[in-house]
Amino acid sequence: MTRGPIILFEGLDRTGKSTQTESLVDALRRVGIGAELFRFPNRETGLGKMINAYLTGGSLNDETAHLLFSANRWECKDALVASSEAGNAVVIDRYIFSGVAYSAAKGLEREWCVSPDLGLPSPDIVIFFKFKDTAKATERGQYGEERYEKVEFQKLVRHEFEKFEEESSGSWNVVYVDDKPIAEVAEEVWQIVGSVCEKGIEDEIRPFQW
Ligand code: NYM
Ligand code: MG
Repeated sequence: MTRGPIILFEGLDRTGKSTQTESLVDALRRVGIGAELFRFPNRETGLGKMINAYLTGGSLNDETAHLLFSANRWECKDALVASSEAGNAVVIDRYIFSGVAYSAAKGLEREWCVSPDLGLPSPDIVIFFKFKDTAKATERGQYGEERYEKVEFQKLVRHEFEKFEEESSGSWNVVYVDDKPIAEVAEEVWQIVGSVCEKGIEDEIRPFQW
């Protein structure tokens, strides 16, 4: 059975993930390829509403916040698997690596952070949006309104993301987004995913391991 690829976009805040994931889904649909967007946190669910309250000023201890973000992925697992198996390209805006990177940047142990996400559906393709200069994000709209949107903290998160990038031994696709027009980034993304989305994936979905 051929299924749709699971394509994950990761990166710091304000790197353009939401813009690009939305535009990729539109572009795929325009050429007749089924596509569905999942974004995490999914703020629509009951857990998602708790996460939203936390991000916009509520208080939770770091472990509890971490487990909520993970549970929010687990509650969407069946829908995500079903969508890929129905042949859709599944486009994900943040996932496991954001979960670990933000919590580890707060000082939680990395291995502890990964453990609740073990077994979630693995992405087939990871696209990592990066600024050469982390401070660039502050020039982008709305930066600084939510928890975590501080340059010093973002540097710590970046370091955590880069550990995963290194561990991927080159399989992560890095896209530098500094000062690039939206259309140029979209074109780079298309070069990475276009043909896989046309062909689909023969292998079964793998459970995430680390
Ligand atoms: N975030 C996101 C986490 O701390 N852990 C997670 O597991 C996920 C998925 O939520 N600053 C953080 C990163 C972001 C914040 O995400 C909100 P977004 O993509 O800005 O809506
Ligand atoms: Mg954000």
